[in-house]
Amino acid sequence: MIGYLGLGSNVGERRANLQAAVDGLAAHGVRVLASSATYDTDPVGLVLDQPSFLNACLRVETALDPEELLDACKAIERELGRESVGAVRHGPRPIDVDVLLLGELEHASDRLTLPHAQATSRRFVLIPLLELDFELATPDGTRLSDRLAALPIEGEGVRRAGDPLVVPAVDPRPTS
Ligand code: PH2
Ligand code: MG
Ligand code: MG
Repeated sequence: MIGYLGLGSNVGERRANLQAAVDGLAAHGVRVLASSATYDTDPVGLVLDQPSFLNACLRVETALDPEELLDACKAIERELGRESVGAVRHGPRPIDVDVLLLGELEHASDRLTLPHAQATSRRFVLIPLLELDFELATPDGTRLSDRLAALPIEGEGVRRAGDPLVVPAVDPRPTS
């Protein structure tokens, strides 16, 4: 199934942290198909007094179900040194890997809601997502481009920072 992940970092070497997440996903059953550019973004949410984030989104292919895909994302966060206990909710982090969309699935558990609320409400997610596919919509048919157009710009600065993260090449297959 095709899915979309959101990456964020605001501690340490931000671009290197995002790239390390891309590089780690294959070992957890997640093939990265494409990356958006990276964006430098103003912090939003519960903690505003923290360094700006570097955000990007990925298109991925996986056979994992939503909870398994979340487990894979959490495993990457642990591998890259993110503390899961005692950290400030919404506070600074070396790496955040969020499941945004997975096919046409709607999902609700204690751990995970799909589509992810940020995929329809946050400029730092919508702008890189729409770069990957401007036609993206949620399972109920809501176009993400319409959601972005309806959002206020104030206090949610999103500035293009750099080229897309490097996506591993697909294994070359013999053609004959
Ligand atoms: N992530 C948060 C809270 N706030 N703000 C920006 N700009 N980017 C993020 O990735 C982000 C945030 C919690 O996951
Ligand atoms: Mg997040
Ligand atoms: Mg997260």
